[in-house]
Amino acid sequence: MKLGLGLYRHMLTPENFAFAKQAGATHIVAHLVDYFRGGSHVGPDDQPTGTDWGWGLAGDPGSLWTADELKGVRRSVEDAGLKLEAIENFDPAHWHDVLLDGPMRTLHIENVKTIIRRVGEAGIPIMGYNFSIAGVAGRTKGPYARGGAPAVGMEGPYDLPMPQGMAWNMVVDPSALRRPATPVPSATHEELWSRFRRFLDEVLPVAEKAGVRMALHPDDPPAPTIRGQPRLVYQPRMYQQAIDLNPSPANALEFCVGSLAEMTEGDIYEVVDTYSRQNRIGYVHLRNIRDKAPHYKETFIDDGDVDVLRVLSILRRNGFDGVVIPDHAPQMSCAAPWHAGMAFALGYLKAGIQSL
Ligand SMILES: [Mn+2]
Repeated sequence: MKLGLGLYRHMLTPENFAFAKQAGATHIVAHLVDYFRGGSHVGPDDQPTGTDWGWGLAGDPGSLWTADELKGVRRSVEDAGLKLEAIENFDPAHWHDVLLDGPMRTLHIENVKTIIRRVGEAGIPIMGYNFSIAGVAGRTKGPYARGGAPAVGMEGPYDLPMPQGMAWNMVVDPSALRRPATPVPSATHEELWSRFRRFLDEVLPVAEKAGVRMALHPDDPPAPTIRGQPRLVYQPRMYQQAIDLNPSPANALEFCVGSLAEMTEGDIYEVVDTYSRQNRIGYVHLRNIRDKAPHYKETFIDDGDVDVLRVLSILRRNGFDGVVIPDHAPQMSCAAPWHAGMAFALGYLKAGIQSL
């Protein structure tokens, strides 16, 4: 098992690669979507929570990440003595009508295929994604973690209708900000699953050929609906449905232990056992939480409902040899709140992996 660190786009710097290396990580997971563009940014490097208009403005719909750009990120990671394991998340600007089944779907599915081919050409083995209409919305931030450390959580359902011009908790049409909000009609769960099946059937052959595994994140936060829109994987058993839809070896999981533990059904250790046995895990998000959606809170990695060391031992027993990253961590009171939180989580995971 390998230790990695996820970095947001603005954090893909030589300093942060050195930080990861110093903390004992060997791999990087890179976000290329700028979640903070034009949005209300809460603090340096902290994970986004946003407003009712989401995190911020999606990227340029006309410019897909180029192979050179992807190779450049890989090179800069390798220059620091690390490996680039995955790109995490597509930009909603490039594929929102795949999620919404909108008029630009044909173009957007081609965008996805083009990006996957380029990720493969750049020698990056995994593309993480979250097949979600409303995205990571509805989370709150507060002094939820030990010692009053700022962390993310949920304080109840969030079903304020999603306005036209938004997808995946970002603004994909900035002109919508100047118009009266018209809600996006709610899809059904069946419609969402049929959109997802169609996506897999079209994209997985391309991914296989490109040598890229597509790794699906479960819903964060996991609720049956967010903003009146259905969610795909909001109980652990729904991950199995996603796997069973398409047997391609490129059909993999971005296995988020935190999100899975927030779900109201299932025993997290059985869930880890079930999915790690199937050799479907691309990489692991490993963080801790307390309570269940829609009232859970993120905690320090040693301090929540999940015995993270037990999770590591199950992963090891089932032969998981991929990368584990801390996902999110509470912010610590010091000059570098994000880095301190991550260093704590990385050190804990490092010790856990060593003790196996
Ligand atoms: Mn996650």
